[in-house]
Amino acid sequence: MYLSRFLSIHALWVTVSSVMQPYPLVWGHYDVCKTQIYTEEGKVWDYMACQPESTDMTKYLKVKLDPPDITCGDPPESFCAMGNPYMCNNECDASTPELAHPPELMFDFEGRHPSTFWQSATWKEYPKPLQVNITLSWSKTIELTDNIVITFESGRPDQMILEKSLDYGRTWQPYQYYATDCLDAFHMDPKSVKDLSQHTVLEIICTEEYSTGYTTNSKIIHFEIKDRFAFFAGPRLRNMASLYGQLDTTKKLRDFFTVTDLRIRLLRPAVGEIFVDELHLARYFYAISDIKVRGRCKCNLHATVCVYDNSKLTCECEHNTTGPDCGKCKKNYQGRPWSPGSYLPIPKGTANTCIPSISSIGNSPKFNRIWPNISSLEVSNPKQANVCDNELLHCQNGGTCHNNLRCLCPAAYTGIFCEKLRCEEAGSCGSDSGQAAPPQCSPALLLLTALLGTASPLAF
Ligand SMILES: *[C@@H]1O[C@H](CO)[C@@H](O)[C@H](O)[C@H]1NC(C)=O
Ligand SMILES: *[C@@H]1O[C@H](CO)[C@@H](O)[C@H](O)[C@H]1NC(C)=O
Ligand SMILES: CC(=O)N[C@H]1CO[C@H](CO)[C@@H](O)[C@@H]1O
Repeated sequence: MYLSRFLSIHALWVTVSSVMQPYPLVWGHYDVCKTQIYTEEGKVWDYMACQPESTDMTKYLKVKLDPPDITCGDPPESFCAMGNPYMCNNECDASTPELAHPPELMFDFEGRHPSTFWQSATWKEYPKPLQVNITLSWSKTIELTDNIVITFESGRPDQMILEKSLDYGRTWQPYQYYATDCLDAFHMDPKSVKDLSQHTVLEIICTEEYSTGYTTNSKIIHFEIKDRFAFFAGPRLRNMASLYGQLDTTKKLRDFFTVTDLRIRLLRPAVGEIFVDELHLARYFYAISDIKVRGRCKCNLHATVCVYDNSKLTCECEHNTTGPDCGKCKKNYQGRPWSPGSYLPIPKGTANTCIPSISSIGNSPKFNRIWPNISSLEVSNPKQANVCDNELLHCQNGGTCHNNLRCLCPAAYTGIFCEKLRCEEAGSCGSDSGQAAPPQCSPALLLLTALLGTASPLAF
C-alpha cells in the first residue's frame, strides 16, 4: 500500500522532470544520481543518495608512526617467535628486505603466506611503557561504511585506544577503548557494542572482547560500524532507508561515522600472564599485518565521484556546490543558504541544489532595485515545514518552502510546487517545433508574483 503510493508520486515527478529537461534550473535534482529500474509500474528512475561508492580507503592514506624510530630492525635485533615465546632467534633487520618490517606492510595485499607485517622494536626498556601511535591521515573527510579491522601478528595489545580526528589531526577524540581489564586500564566498565541501543549508539565504550592473551588464535580487533548501523537499519541492514532517515536528521550521528584521521594508540603489548617476564623482554612487541578501513569521500550528498589526484582526494561536486567536501554554494549560486543533500531520495528527500543568487538572475538594474531580500524570507528550518515541504511533497526546481505554506519558485517556474514552467502557463514559450523555448518573462516580475501568490504575471 505504502509502496505503491511512493511509486506513483515518484513516477509523477519523473514525468514533470523529463518535460523540463532543457532548463538548467531543473538539473541537479538527482540528475546524476539515479538509475532506471523496473517495477510493476514499468520502467522508472530510482533516485539514490548522491554519494561516491564505498571503497578501500587504505589506498589513499598517509601513515605516520610515533615515536618515528619505533619500527624494529635499526639496529637489527632478535625477537621471540609468536607461537613459542622461548624461541628467540628470529631477527628483524631494516637493511635486509626479507627481514625488514616497515609500516607499508600493514596496507599491502594480504593472502601471501606467511603474511607480511609491520613490527615494532621489542620492550627492551621495560618498565618504561612501550607505546606507539599509528596515525592514518586522508587530508579529506571520509565516512566509514564498514568495520575497521586490525589484524595483529603479535598478541593483541593489553591496552589500546582507537582515536579519531575530524579536523585533520588538530584535535582527537577517543573512538573506542580496548583492554584485557577495562576497569584497571581506563577506569571504565567493560561493555560490548551489543549492550548499546539506538539511544546510546554514540557512547564511547571500553571493550574486553578483543584483548585476550598471547596464546589464543584470535588476531583481530574490530571497530564495529555495522553493528551500530544495525540499530537503525535492523539485522543484516535490510532497512537502510531507516538509517538514512536518521542520518538526514541527526548531524551527530553523521559526524560519528566521519573522520579525517584515525589513530591507533598501542599502550601496552600483550603479556599473556600476570607478570612481565623480565628475562625475555624480546617476547614483547607489536606486529600488525593488516588494517582495513572501508568508507567513502564525504561530499555532503552533492557528488557521486571522488577523484584521487596529486595524492589528494576531492569530490566532484554537483548541484552547483563547491569545495573539497561540496560544503558551500558556488559563486553566483547563493540564492539560498547551502545545505547538504539528503540520503533519502525524492520525493522524501531533496537534493538541496544551490540556486542562482538574486543579483545574477536579475541582470537588469531596473529590476534589481525592487528585488526582495530572499534570505529574509527563508524559513529558518525547512524541516519544520508542513504544507510545501513534508514527508512526500517538496518544492521542485529549486523552489523553497516559504512560511510552511507555499513554494517560493525560481523566476522561470510556477505551480504549487514550482512544477510548471511559467511561460507554458502564459502560453508564451514560443514552441512551434514542439520544443519549449527559454522563458520570456522578466525574472523580477516573476518573483514578485510568486511572493504575492498570484498565478498570472502582474502588469506594470
Ligand atoms: C600519541 O598521541 C596522543 C594524542 O592522541 C599523545 O597524547 C601521545 O603522547 C602520543 N604518544 C606517542 C608515543 O607519541
Ligand atoms: C538580507 O537580509 C538579511 C537578514 O535579514 C540581512 O542580514 C542582509 O543584510 C540583507 N541583505 C540585503 C542586501 O539587504
Ligand atoms: C545542478 C545545476 O543546477 N547545475 C547548473 C550549475 O550552473 C551551471 C551554469 O553555471 C549550469 O550549466 C548547470 O546546469
